[in-house]
Amino acid sequence: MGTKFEACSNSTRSSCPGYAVTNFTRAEQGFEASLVLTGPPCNAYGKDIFHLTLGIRFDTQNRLHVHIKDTVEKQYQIPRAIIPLDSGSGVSENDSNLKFTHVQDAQSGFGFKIQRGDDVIFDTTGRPLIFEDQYIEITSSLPKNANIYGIGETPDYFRRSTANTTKTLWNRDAHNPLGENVYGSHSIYMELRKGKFHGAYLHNSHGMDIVMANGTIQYRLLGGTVDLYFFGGPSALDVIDQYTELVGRPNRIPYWSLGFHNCRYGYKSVYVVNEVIANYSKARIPLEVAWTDIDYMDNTRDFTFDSVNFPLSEMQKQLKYLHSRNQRMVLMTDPAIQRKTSYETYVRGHELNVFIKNPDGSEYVGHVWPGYTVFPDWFGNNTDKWWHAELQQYFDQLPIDGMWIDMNEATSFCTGTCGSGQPTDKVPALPWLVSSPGPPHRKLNTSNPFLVPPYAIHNPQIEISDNTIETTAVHANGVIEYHVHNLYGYMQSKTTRDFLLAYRQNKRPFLLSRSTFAGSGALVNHWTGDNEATWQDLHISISSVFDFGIFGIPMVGADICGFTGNTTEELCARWIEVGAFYPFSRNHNAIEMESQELYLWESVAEASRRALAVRYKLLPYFYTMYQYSVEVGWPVARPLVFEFPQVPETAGNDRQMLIGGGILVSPVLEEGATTVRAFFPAGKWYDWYDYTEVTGTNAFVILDANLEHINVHIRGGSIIPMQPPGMTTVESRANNFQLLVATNGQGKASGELRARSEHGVCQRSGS
Ligand code: MIG
Repeated sequence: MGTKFEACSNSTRSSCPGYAVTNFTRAEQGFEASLVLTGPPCNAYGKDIFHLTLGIRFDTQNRLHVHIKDTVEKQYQIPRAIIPLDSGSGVSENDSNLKFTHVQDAQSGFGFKIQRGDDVIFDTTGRPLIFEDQYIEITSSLPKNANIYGIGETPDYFRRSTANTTKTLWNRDAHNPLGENVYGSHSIYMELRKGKFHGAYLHNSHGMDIVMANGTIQYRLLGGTVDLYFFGGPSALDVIDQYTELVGRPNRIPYWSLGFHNCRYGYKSVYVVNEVIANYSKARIPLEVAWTDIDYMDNTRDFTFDSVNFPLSEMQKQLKYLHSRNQRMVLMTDPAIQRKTSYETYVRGHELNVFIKNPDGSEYVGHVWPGYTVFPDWFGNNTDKWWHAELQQYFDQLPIDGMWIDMNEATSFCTGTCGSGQPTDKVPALPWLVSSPGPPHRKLNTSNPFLVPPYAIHNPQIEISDNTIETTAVHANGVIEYHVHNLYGYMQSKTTRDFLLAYRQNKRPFLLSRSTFAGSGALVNHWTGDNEATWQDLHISISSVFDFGIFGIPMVGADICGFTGNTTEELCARWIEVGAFYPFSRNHNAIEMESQELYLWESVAEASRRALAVRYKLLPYFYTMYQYSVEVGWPVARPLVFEFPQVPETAGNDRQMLIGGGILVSPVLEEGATTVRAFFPAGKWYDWYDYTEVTGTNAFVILDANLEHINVHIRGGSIIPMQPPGMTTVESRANNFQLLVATNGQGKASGELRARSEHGVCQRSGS
């Protein structure tokens, strides 16, 4: 880690004058006003903007929109054509559950409050709004010891610390740094207060810090506008419903994607993968999808096949074989395109002018796996056409079942253009192989505020351009990367999904993306990236799955048994016991690590058979819960606090996981442990395997958990739809349905089944 640019002290900022409200008028479903800077500009980290426009709209009964923008609208805003936000039918102030009031304070100027009933859920009064071209600051008070969830992507514990915590939103390819920013940007947070939830989402693509300290939550933005949405809840599921109504409901997934997936980086050949497939079946561990990483490509070039180790004809055979057994294949595609005149994908893209540019109009050159690369510019007029045509050729050769898009933050190994001036066909070695610890960092260009912005977000790199496309690179519409960096993966997801929808018109696509943004759930699913084979990361994987439930991307999971580092037999066994319940369940391993397929150790194989048998038996239930995701955004994997918000013990619980509201999984997350200390809220809970009732609820209970055993309980009051498990989802689907009725204290239970057939969705509910 190099030089950090620290934010100026509070004293600089408190000398900012704030704004005066004028012309506050009632608009049809809200209010409008003008804001004028009240004193000399403070120019804290940019130039103060004198005239702002304030708009307030009651979008729906439980969603209030507050937008503060520069009156001339020069600041970059995310176009609705890129992220189509729902605008809501609009309601009158009287019909809204949220109220807006504003004050004009002598010291700090304009401030506002959002109230739900008597609760003030957002309050900026007493702290001046700072609105500059490259820096915006808005602050709200938080209660002491606030219960905050969301804001990411970051590998962290589920209940966020509000004691001096900075969450940075700047998409970054980073190996699992605790608490820091990684691949995606999601500013939504939810707060639990007195048993009720509310939420706030800031719609802005710029880099930002969200700082929780001293009883406040403070947004520090590198540009754009203050485009805030408030959600009234009052339950956690309500907030997520209200949020996903705004940014987009989760995509419909194919049923098979709920099966178990196996992957690794570093399979040496298609024949090795064939053996892996056979070994799973020999071990009687259900394998639904066989994945291959970039290894299959010819010199890691997209849409090519290594003619020696992964010849196309053998890949075709493997796909046929998989299909004959109702199994599937997913392969990886990266956005970066090798810049080589003999590589046709590049040549065609170059001719169609689809790549991101330097300010001088030449192609911007970065460095990824195949050497020097260019990057598709999703803003370009021809880019979709070109990308779809490349995908079409690729799919025509090998009609794979789903796609995996990686490195779309986007990752590049140089800081700034690294190939300009180099001969076009040169293929350089990876920088860390050339010199250790790598080439020296370039000199900082502090005179260019788009390379080194005056306010430095806490992105733990020397420059915000490190490891990605330089912020001064230019898109087809003239917008520089600085403003839209966080949208790269989202935009790739959109066009890739469009291709998949068009290619197979009556099939649901399966698409997995590493980089995401608000609204990505409508397009893609997600894995949490490069975790480590450690017990801590096993624990944190549960939080990350919960986080993505809030972000509206409920089809999510972590790399089972751990990506980097060598796993151990015990860790891998415990990990599949958790991972069998991730909505997206995939074993994945890094290159050069020891193998970790589930059949390699007897205890892991046994743990896998048992845990996956529970999953497969629950597939109708998982699918029904996922239908709720599609319709109203509710996550499949839920923390206890979502269902039991009144119970203080649940607030920080990220060690147990509910599937829907009715199944509770209590895994071992510690090395050497053979028991689990699990919390059971008051009510009836029954053991999955022998239906014995848990005694002494509303307390922690010690459960036995030998290495191959995963504790699963059914919540009294639920009816769980099931089918006896087969070795594939197709096999399971052919078995008779069963209903597990677990009564509550009044002898009652209710439940629902959504079962998709070729002819649509059949629905049954009952009690
Ligand atoms: O680390 O394609 O997160 O899942 O195996 C290099 C190789 C690039 C990063 C992904 C990981 C994948 C790997 N990729």
